[in-house]
Amino acid sequence: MTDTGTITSLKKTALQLRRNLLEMLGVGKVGHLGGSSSLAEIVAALYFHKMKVNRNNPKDENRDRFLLSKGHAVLIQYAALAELGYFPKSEFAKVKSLAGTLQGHPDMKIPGIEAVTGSLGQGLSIGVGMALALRLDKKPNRVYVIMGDGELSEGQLWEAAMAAWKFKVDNLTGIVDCNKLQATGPTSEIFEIPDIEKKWKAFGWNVIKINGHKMEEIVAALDAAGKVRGVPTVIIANTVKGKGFSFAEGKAAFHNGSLTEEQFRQAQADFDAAALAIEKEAAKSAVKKPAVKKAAEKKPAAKKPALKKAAEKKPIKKPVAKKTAVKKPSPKKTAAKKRG
Ligand SMILES: Cc1ncc(C[n+]2csc(CCOP(=O)(O)OP(=O)(O)O)c2C)c(N)n1
Repeated sequence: MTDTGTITSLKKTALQLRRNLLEMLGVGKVGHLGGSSSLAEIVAALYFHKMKVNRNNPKDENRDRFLLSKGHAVLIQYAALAELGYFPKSEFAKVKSLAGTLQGHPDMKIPGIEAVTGSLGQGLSIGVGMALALRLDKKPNRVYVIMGDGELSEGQLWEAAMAAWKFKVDNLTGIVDCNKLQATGPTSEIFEIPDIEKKWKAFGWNVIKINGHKMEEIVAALDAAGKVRGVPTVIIANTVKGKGFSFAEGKAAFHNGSLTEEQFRQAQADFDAAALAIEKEAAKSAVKKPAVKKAAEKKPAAKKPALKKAAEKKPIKKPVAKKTAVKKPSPKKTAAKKRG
């Protein structure tokens, strides 16, 4: 189980990603706020905990692959990549303009972006190909593909799902951002897909259902997915579109919307309140912990001296060996040593 310190830190990172999102959008700029903010916790867990990435060498051959099949939500990926230092945050001001590099959908010219996506339904096919290539190259790395629940109506995606099962692609984790809204309204009205879980299971996938805003559940699901052999795993994450922006939560209008000055300030206040809540929760679990902490403290305390002794024994042996060597020279030196 991941320790509470790591979980708290990841929660703070998710909040920072939402702050970055707000910085990118500012006042009056149209952008995909809803489907980006629903992914903040998942993206934080992937980039800042689970995935092996290298900001100094974005194409490092030993990296894990992140594919945002619902490419319109790329702002949340930019938020993470900038936070990791793939490019400076000064790029935020130029997002979605030809003066900058950060376009409205993923573009491979941007450091950290693996594929051009956004035409919905294609990311899983790309991911299956990448996962098979990694297997051929005998690389231990994983591929993560994030899809939207609205996106699940795309036929190509289910061809990829069948191929992933057929070829036993177990080095791929699919994640469905199940926020129940599409661009213009509820997924259930536009193209209802009942029993999403059963459908993935019918396609042979291992399915894990979680609350996509609970960091503990996200991290545990990602860990569990990594241990499954022989079949691909999909995490169905129950989320809220617009999560964290109080005025946008559950509202399709913010799928691709802009903020008024008042909403901008409201979002800042929302985030300050969320930061306080994270601190309070962390303090609470720290107060609850003492019994566990004591037990945890006892173990290493009991073990360490034994280990230390063993470690201390080794270097002691060396001087013994030296002594034998020292014995050879004149008895004068030995006498001098005794005196000293
Ligand atoms: C092939 C294709 N058809 C239509 C669109 C237009 N489009 C962009 S976003 C979107 C809704 C996607 O809904 P969902 O996958 O649930 O994303 P989320 O709500 O999480 O943002 C649509 C239909 C597209 N990008 N690609």
